[in-house]
Amino acid sequence: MGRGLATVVPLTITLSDANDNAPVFLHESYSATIDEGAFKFDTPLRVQAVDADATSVVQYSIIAGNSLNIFAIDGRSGEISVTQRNGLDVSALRTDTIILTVQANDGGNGVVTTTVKITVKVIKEIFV
Ligand SMILES: [Ca+2]
Repeated sequence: MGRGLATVVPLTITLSDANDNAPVFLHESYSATIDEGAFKFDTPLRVQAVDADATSVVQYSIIAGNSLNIFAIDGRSGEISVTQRNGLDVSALRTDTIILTVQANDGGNGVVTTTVKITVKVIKEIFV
């Protein structure tokens, strides 16, 4: 007796599509050296960010510092490559140190992005 009324409260828990974590790069910054004229980095230069959300798929892009589009990044792997078909030529730049800003984009609802800087020092050929 006495328990004639009950209240049912609908409870909805959504786990699958929450996007509440930004991608986090494994390193605070990256640096590499490359010889002028090289076609690629001797040690592959690859940035990587992890995202705690199951639904997030991280995509990489270079968003700053890529004067003359000398470098490219693989959107999925984060590997940086040289785009110049005749080898790296920075003679048109006023510097031998190139600082790229790479963005990781998690592609989720309310897309969350993180950026990291990559410092590339170009070792100039020495003519003797
Ligand atoms: Ca995320």
